[in-house]
Amino acid sequence: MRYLRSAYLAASFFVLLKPSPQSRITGAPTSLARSAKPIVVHVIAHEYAFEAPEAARAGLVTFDFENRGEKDHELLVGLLRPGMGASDIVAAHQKGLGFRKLQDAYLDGAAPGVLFATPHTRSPATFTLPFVAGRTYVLLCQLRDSVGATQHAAMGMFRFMHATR
Ligand SMILES: [Cu+2]
Repeated sequence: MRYLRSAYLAASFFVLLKPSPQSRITGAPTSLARSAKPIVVHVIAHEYAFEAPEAARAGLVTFDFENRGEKDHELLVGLLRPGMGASDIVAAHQKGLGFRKLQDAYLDGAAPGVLFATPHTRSPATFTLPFVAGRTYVLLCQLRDSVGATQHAAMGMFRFMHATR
């Protein structure tokens, strides 16, 4: 049984290191090979802002999420489309854009993941994203305090993180 477990772990590790056809196109495998162990980034939510590092090294980045606010918050992380900036994000969320439409507005591709945390809790889940060197990622919260209220991102609840080499 112990042998099987080790074999399984070894196989998982191999799969993690093996570049997918998709990452071969984006040039991510070099970065992934350099730091196969994910960097852990702690993100803290308040009303209406995030505390997070400004940058992380390219490779696997694991997000964990704590809400120190009095409202529910989420952490959605997406790849920013080159040329897009803060005003594009605010404009999109003032229109109440949902996560399916973010790639039409300012994300480069679909939103890959989100974590939720109620007030004064830490999400029991984390998610891991491959950061591509030289690209910018956006951390945001689309939640509203009530039906019809403004999305938190339109109130400034977003933040950029750069992937360094
Ligand atoms: Cu929020």
